[in-house]
Amino acid sequence: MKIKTYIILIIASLLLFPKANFCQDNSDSTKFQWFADAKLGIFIHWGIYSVNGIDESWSFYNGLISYEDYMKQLSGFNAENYNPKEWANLIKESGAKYAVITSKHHDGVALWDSKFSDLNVVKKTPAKRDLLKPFVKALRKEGLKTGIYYSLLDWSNDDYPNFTKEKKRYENDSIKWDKFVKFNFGQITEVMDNYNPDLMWFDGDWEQSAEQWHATEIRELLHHKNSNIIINSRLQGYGDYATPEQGLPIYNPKDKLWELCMTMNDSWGYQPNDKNYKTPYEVIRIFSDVISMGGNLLLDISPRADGTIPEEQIKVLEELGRWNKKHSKAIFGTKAGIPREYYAGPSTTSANGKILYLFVEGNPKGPIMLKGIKNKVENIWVVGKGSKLNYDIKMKAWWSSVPGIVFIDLPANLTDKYLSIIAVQLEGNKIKLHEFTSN
Ligand code: FHN
Repeated sequence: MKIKTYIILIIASLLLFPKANFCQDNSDSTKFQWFADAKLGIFIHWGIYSVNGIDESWSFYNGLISYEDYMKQLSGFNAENYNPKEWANLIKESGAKYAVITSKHHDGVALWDSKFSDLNVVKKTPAKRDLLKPFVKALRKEGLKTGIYYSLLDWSNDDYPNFTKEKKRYENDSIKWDKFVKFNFGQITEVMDNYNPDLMWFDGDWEQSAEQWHATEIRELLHHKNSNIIINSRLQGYGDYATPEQGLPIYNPKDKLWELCMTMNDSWGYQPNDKNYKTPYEVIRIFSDVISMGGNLLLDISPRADGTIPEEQIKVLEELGRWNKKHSKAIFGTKAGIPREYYAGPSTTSANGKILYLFVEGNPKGPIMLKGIKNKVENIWVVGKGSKLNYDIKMKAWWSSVPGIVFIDLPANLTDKYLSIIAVQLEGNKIKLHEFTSN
């Protein structure tokens, strides 16, 4: 059967026999609001690569280990101490509002019992069970949104052209490629039917074009299953939001919705030798920059093969959670802050536009400076402590339209262990910035 016919049949079957619980009301145009408000998600890279603690999929692709030896890790992936409820609770405590877990990485090893491939943890590893279902259930119990990571490319699949950096299975073989596309549609349908994720996090799209992936039909399939689903950018231009990776944007990205995905050390999967962990301060500082530019941070954790989470990563999540809890009003549900020309640090604005939150690094001795704000200042306090702060307005010439400079006195005991946040309540419900010119 021609692949086009196959895909048309899939879509038609959805139209004729939609899954009642998946065909949600498409009238909800605010389906992205939860994502925009979420600010923090936790990424989970968990697969057989955690057995030897080597690069996920890339270790065999780049020839660091033979494919055969890479696949020997199947026998060590036992998930014997896996506790999805504990994972979900830790994620909740971190302040994160969603999690994205790898269902299948480029190595083709599925974390569920796929009908389309025996290369999965149920059939080929001592884990012997669907590892996604209990986690998705636990996330939902904690009131968290669910994201599923799925690699479009599959270097293990005999119908997929690429195998390793050195070896290709074929250049052009429409019969094999059509078989692979059917396989992909089959597994994506399984993921949607089994887990009904709120967010689909595709990866590996770079190896083929949108046409070759049938990206539009994949998008249609997802929307038919769940019209509120959010899709990341990695569907060759058919996604909903940008996904910069391991690189903090210097300027506010143009994208309305974007999410920086970042590791805690330098590895996506569990690698005990990688001790280059960001400190809790560094993670919070990066997170502050991301939300000041209106983005989300998707912070990665990498469980061991037995399902336990490295202690260094638990510590970061706990510290992040404490800081988030204390400063939640300045973080969750906020919008991007003001440009650095107006305040020389990260900032966010409340959804109602009345409060400007200024993030303060360290423990500055002198007052902090805020300039170019046309709104009248009504009140200033320390977030999480409530202490009101004194401030002066300087250089406000009665004849000039240029707003005065607000100097805010900081108390000696301001220091939060990481960053402190100052709330500046302004008159009106929209922050008006003076377009500063030299004259
Ligand atoms: O190749 C993958 C990589 O292993 C990892 O999963 C990251 C996470 O965003 N995505 C791809 C590289 O961009």
